[in-house]
Amino acid sequence: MSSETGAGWMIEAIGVDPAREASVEARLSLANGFLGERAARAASRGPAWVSRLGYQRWGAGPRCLVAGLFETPDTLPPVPALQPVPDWSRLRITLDGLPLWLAEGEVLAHRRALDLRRAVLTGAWRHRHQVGAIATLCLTRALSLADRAVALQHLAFSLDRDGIAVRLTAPLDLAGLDLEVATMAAEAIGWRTVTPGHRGAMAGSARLLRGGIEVTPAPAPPLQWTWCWRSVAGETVELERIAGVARVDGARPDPVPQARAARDRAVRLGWRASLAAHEAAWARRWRDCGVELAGDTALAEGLRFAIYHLCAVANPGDPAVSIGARALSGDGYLGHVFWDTETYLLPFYIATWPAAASALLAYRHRTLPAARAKAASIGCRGALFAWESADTGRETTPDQVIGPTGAMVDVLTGKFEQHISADIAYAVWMYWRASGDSDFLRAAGAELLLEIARFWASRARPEADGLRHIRHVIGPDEYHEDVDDNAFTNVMARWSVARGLEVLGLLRRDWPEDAGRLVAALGLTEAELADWSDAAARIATGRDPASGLFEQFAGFHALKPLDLAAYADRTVPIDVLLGHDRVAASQVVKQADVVMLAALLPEEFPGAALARNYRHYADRCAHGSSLSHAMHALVAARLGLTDEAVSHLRATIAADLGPASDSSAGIHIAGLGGLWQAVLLGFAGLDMMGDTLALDPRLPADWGALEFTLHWQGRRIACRLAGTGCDLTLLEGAPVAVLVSGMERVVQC
Ligand code: IFM
Repeated sequence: MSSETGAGWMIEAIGVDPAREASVEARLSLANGFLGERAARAASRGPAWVSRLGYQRWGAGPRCLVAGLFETPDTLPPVPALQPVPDWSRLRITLDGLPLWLAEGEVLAHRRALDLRRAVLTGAWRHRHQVGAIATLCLTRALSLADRAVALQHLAFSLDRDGIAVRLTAPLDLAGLDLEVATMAAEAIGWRTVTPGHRGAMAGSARLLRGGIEVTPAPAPPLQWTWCWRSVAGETVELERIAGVARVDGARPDPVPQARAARDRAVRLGWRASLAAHEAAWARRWRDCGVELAGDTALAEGLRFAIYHLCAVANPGDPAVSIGARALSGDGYLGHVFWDTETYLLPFYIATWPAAASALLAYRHRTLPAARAKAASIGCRGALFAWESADTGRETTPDQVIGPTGAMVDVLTGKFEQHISADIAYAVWMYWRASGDSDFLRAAGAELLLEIARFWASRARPEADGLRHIRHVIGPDEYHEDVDDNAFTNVMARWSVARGLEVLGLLRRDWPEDAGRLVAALGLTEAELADWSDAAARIATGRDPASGLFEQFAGFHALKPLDLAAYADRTVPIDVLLGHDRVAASQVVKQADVVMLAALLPEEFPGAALARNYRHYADRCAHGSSLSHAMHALVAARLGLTDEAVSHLRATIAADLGPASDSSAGIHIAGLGGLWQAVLLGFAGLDMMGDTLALDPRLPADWGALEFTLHWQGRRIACRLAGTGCDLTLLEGAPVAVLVSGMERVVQC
């Protein structure tokens, strides 16, 4: 029997259910932006079977991952994937020579709990072993937020019998990893990826304490710490374990000394002080990023779960990495980075943790050479970013995968889903607006905006009808491939070109030297800029001027209507049920597309157009992606469709916490970012795109209060919304004007 409940700050898994185990591992996963670890049971017979790159359909999938550590295995086609690293927290225990594991004996109690506040995973397991003794294990694990290279584990172990021969082994477990080992010492290992040139290292240390006295380990092979003793009934034996991890890219020095240095720092500090530093770092995160929602416990807990995972996966100190579609909690999408980061996650970081936002955008800046090459490969200029990106920014979307029938099917998103370039411009602009970080704008942001504007101007070709068209794309609605003039793509492209022109004007006005440098480096001419102005004015949008209704792409309205209500009881996605071709020929939308556009650029939907477009497309949406519900929630909240918005919020949470959820390949981090956005940008009416920070609250009547903190242009502002009231307190920085429901007020201490 297994049950999983979340109460307050704890997400629990009671018992072990093979059918749910892989999802539990992801849901309760730990991460610190550098390391990620699924909440696999630490103590097992071992070696734990770790399938390389296999999506788990049942059973467990222990994983330790390092952000940015991509390897390209010899799969067909070869696609870079995050490489699992040694399982530093595995434990093997035998009693009188027989393994302590779930499959034999009797499980008396088994509970894992993720404390969201402290980012600490605890486990409590009582087991009647084959020898008759009852073993009690209390486990604690954390990936330090105070020192991201450090992992911490603690075990308190006791037996209810005297004289049992106990053997405890704590390995840095390599089983099933296929690592190309470069160095191996007694307590450290270094390895290298075959391509494209990363190295990793892990160094361990472990102490066993009986009655507070350290016990000398038995001789053991490299990377293992083993102790043997005779049990004393009721005695608690403690294991303290620390691992240091390093990743180096390219030709930088051997990572083993770096991993050892991380381990040694934590050893010097001591296990408990290291844990305390980690907890203090998380307290600071919650202070800045937390949202308190009174009046709806399930939503409040879902929001906490979301904020935990969002905070866990970012790293302001590493501009070489971004966040994959399943964060650091599983193999899903092989760790690849999609538009999810810019459109679903960045608003959270921009509003709460600007340093993390800046690092994520710096990652895109580092991938500019690959984006330029991709644009050139299709005869365009500027930067076309990879639809799926790994470490270098080269396109990593597989061209083909094995489909449900066993035949190879083409994957067209890498070729056609190009709106990613506009999505990145959007995030850059929002970051610039909200942070006022001119260093970033001058060093990276402006170049990104200019190269993206250049791409779209070259991509949108003038045609005989006097408009510029963007043909052969896939919009967010991936059910319709190779379409022309997808409204989302085109309007976002047009907006991006306008921002390119705007940023150049801004640089010329405020930082002329930077403007000159960039114009020279990029070879921008007045003729090209005139062409951008033309593109900004003439890119087709598919908007009907009379009704304000966008046509999702050219020809969408002519497709066959589909009565989605007739399939309301489906248990599989609509494309699986009806088949690819039928769905492609129908007016059915996979995920928010025009609705996504409304979420991002509400000014494109004046007056009644917002409601008109929302209703039209919400009724045609099959929500075939975990990204979909949150954006519907956001727009519905802005429209005052409170019940509808809340039900989309609940559906978003259910993707990871619902009884039928499948998080086996990792949590749905984009949906979780979308959840935060729906609450803040939807119900609270937060707008960070203007000159002035704005709030326009429309809270559901049963929400008592909504409290959060915002970062805005060097300030920190505490916000408390309740009923129609809005209290704002300046926590840091100079007084600033804020628009509340359209009325300006000055916020001061
Ligand atoms: O980026 C998304 C896409 O929009 C829908 N399919 C899953 C991708 C990764 O989350």
